[in-house]
This record gives sequence, structure tokens and C-alpha cells, in this order.
Amino acid sequence: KEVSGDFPQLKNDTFLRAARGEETEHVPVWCMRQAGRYLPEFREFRAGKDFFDTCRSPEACCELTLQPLRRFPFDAAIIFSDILVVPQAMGMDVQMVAGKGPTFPEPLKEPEDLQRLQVKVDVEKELGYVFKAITLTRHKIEGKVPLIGFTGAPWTLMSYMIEGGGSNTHSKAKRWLYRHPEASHMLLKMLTDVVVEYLLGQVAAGAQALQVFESHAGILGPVQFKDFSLPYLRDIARRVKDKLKEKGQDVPMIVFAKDAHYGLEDLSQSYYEVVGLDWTIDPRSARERTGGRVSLQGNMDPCALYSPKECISDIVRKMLEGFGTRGYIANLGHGLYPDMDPENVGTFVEAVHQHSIQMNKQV
Ligand code: 1CP
Repeated sequence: KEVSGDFPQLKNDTFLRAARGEETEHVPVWCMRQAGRYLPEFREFRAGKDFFDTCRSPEACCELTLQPLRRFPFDAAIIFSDILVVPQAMGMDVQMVAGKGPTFPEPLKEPEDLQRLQVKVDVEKELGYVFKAITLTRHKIEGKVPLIGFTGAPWTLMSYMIEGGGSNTHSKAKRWLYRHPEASHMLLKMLTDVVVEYLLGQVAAGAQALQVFESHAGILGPVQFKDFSLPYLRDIARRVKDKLKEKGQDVPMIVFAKDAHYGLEDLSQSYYEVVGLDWTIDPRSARERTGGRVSLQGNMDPCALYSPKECISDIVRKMLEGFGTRGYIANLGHGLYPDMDPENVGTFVEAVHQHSIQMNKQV
């Protein structure tokens, strides 16, 4: 299946241009978790429905993706879904437990457990509902802004599959890396194969950019990152890009490896157009270390949204001065939290637009 040419024409391509390092009239902005519980309309829509049932409904995913765009002039949308649909597609049970988060009733404990996983995953059959959600949303978004598809990265997915849910230490998953390195690589390779097909399916369905979430990079040190994360992140980008090229297609890819300071140089040489940053990195030093090889995305501390409006505008201005307005996509350093005030999100978005237009006039 090909991307059909019958999607509405894109009206605002600032996000795509910034991803490619081209000039834009303003700095584009979106927020991780922009479709989420901080929005009353999200809470109302999700009320009483099972989380993964919602993920399996293309109409529901489309509605939740569009909700934040009705409130704020975001320059991109991210499809509503979750990274844990990939372990589900491989045969694992994952449930969303209220007050606890995603839970695997039967996590992987020992290498023998890998036999429980699907050997050859039929991605179209298992994850076709995500592709349908993307295609529907591409129509319903009416070309307002580009639609981002996404996936969890292999190490982050592996850590959930072994921990069985969120964790502070990730010691069960890290135990595998030290005790069962071969089985770990086998699992990471299996995940990589599924992720590559999954991302290609998302582009075929209409995704205009792709973000790979390595949310648990920070739990690895530099040595383990180079061994168990980076090679798979690279393999994903290279294989997706090669396949797309064969079809004469190309979409920008973003890698967000949270807390992986030590990996910045490597990540900027890993076939991704954009490197996403968490808030612990100074914008100027991120620019220096990535040497103009990539565009950057991030990285305001999400908690800065708790400050008074005037302060938010000031924090945004300093961030923009640090990154510069070229090859830059404004975002938070991680997702929005449920108790955040939607009004302050609006202030953030407007501050990015206003300050960047001002700055562009001055040069
Ligand atoms: O009922 C609910 O609404 C539960 C909250 C929620 C939401 C809104 C979860 C459970 N997932 C999502 C949607 C989601 N997840 C999106 C699309 C919405 C958007 O971004 O606007 C995306 C991109 C994700 C990706 C995701 N899921 C990541 C990577 C990003 C990150 O936060 O680092 C991770 C780690 C997950 C797992 C997950 N899903 C949900 C929760 C609470 C968690 C974290 C669990 C934990 O580790 O404690």
C-alpha cells in the first residue's frame, strides 16, 4: 500500500522544514503528551473506557489526536496510541491498571520466556488498527499540521517486558543485560524487526514524520548504551530510510533518548534528522556537541509550566536564544503531566511563536 495522494494538502509545514534544517518564519512547537489527561475534554472522552480498547479504536484515536489542535496552534500532531502496543503485537498481555499504569501480568523472567513471543509477527494484522487511525486522522486533520507516528525503541520496550510495568531501578531488565547478554540481544533484535515494519506501515498509512522514544536510555550508562541501545536505534533509522528510498519516499525521523547526555555525539550521527532532548541538557552545549549535523527538539522542563505566565514567556525566550531559531523544534523535555493547566500550555505555544518571529526579524 502506498501513501494515497488524496490526503488534504498540508497548509503548515514549518515542523517538517525545521526538521530538515530549513528556514521557517517561526519556530514550530508541539508537546509530548499533548493529547492527555491535562485536557478536561480528554478525561471526559476517556472516562469509563479501557485504555487499550481506546487505542484499538481508530475513531477514538483520531478524536484524541485532534483535541489539542482545537485549543492551541501546535505545529504538529502526534497520533494517539502507546508504545506498549508493540509487546502486545508480539503476544504479551498488557493491561492499563488505574492508579498504577501499564502492567504485564506475565513479564519475561528468564531467557526461556522468549519462546512465548511470536516468532514472526504479522504487523499488518496485529497493528493494522494503528495504521487505520493514522489514515483516518490524516483525512480529518485537513492538512492543518503534519501528523507524527511513533514507536518505543527496543531497549525501552524490553525493559517494560521484563519489569512488567514502570520501575525506578529497572534492575530486572538490567540484570538481563549483565547476566544474559546474548538473550538480551536476541530480544532487542526481535523488537527491532517489528519496529522497522511498524514504522514503515505508519508511513504507508500517512504518517509524515516518525519519533522513536528511548524513554529509558538514562538508566543505561555510556557503555551499555553503546551496546544495547544505540546499534538498534541506528539500525531502525537506516532500515526505515533505505526502504522508503526504494519507494521514492522520505520522512524526517526524530530520536528521543531521555537522559542520554553521553550519547549526544553518537545520536547526532545515527541517520536521524532530529535529536530530541530532555531538560537536563543546556541548549548551547547540545548545539556544540551535535555540531550542526541535526536539528534539535526540546527541551523546556515540563514543570516550568507550573510557573506564572510571565515567567513561562521568559523561560521560552532564553531557551530560543540558546538553540537559535534555525533547525529547531520547540517542545518540552518530556511529556505534560495530568495536573498541568491547559492555559499555561497555550502560553508556552504562543511564547515560542512570538519570540521566534521577533528573533527572526532581528537577524
Ligand atoms: O488513561 C490514560 O489516558 C493513561 C495515560 C496515557 C496516555 C495519554 C498512557 C499510559 N499513554 C498515553 C498516550 C501516549 N503514550 C502517547 C500519545 C499521546 C501524546 O503524546 O500526545 C504517546 C506518544 C505515548 C508514549 C509512551 N507510553 C511512552 C514514551 C514517552 C514517554 O513518556 O517517555 C511511554 C514510556 C509509555 C508507557 C506508558 N503509557 C502510559 C503510561 C502512564 C506510561 C508510563 C508508565 C511508566 O513507565 O510508569
